[in-house]
Amino acid sequence: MKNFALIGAAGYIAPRHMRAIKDTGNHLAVAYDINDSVGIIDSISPQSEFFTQFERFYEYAHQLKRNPATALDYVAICSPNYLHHAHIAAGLRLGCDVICEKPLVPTPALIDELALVERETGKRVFNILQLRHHDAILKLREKVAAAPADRKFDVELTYITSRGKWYMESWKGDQNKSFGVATNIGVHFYDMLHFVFGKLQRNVVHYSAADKAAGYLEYERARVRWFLSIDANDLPDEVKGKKPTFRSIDISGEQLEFSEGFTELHTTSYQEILAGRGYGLEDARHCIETVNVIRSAQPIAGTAGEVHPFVA
Ligand code: NAD
Ligand code: HP7
Repeated sequence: MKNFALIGAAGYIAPRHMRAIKDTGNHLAVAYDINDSVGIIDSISPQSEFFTQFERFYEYAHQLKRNPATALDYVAICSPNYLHHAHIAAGLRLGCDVICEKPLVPTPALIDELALVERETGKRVFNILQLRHHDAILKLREKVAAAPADRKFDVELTYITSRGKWYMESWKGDQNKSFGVATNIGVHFYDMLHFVFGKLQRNVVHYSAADKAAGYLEYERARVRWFLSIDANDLPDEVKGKKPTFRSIDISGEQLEFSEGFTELHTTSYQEILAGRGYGLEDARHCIETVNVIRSAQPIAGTAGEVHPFVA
């Protein structure tokens, strides 16, 4: 049984980590969040210690090291995106392996920096890239791998996860804290596209706003017109008022809807990490390079074949 700490325990995604720790037969020893609205802990791990100050959390984590039975093995991180780097480094320096939410860090330079800390500490960082464990995506990856190597797929990706007004008021709507919608939410599908279609060869942005973005990505095995939005008005008519999300990949006219099947993927991610098959810094590099370019790109008018129909 491994001992875990959890940073960012009061947030939206933290219960999925708590459940993953419990369901993989491990122990949440200590949780930390600056917000004390963490009663959810009682339903999953009522004996866990909890702190609202980093200093007290860190000191307690050090004390646990005196006894091999209580020493922390992993630190899981669910804090806002701009804090990942500092929290990952802190976890590694505590002598723990780290499991961190996406986007791991905003830039490839910070991946290099964390690689140094991995070398200094001998510990590892793992990133939650849960679309890589989604059944529909794994099937698609097999299909692409089985197709003739010179076939390039034409892909239209529409990713709408509608959010209310709270989103823009929260840290998620703050470019300095979330790094914007393409980084905060798009990072999932840029990683998935790379996982399925290989290396990125071209990256062009056609539209960029606080609540939506669109562009064209060319991979070794695919030409992708993409559209991302958190605006419910963008949901297709057949979904509007029925479901808040619409995640779809259209491949040469064949539609793959992959909105469902997400709730257990954190547990699968943990199972894979604990079995030695986790996704580390170098696995995260490609999607981080992609979002880093998209964040600084000047939108251009695309050609007809490259622009997503929701933009044109
Ligand atoms: P959230 O705002 O609901 O939760 C973030 C938590 O971090 C809050 O409880 C907040 O109080 C806490 N926090 C803020 N500053 C802190 C600090 N200095 N020290 C400790 N805790 C601090 O956000 P969320 O939706 O839970 O997102 C958390 C992370 O998970 C983000 O990195 C986000 O990108 C990621 N996320 C991933 C998925 C996924 O599908 N894999 C889904 C949602 C969120
Ligand atoms: N929801 C909340 O109540 N609070 C939140 O903070 C977020 C959602 P989905 P997920 O918004 O930051 C996606 O769209 O898949 C509600 C991204 N993950 O399925 O869980 C929401 O209003 C994630 O990287 O959300 O998370 C819905 O009612 C990103 O950080 C419901 O939860 C996160 O949005 C389900 O909403 C975000 C993926 O796209 C895989």
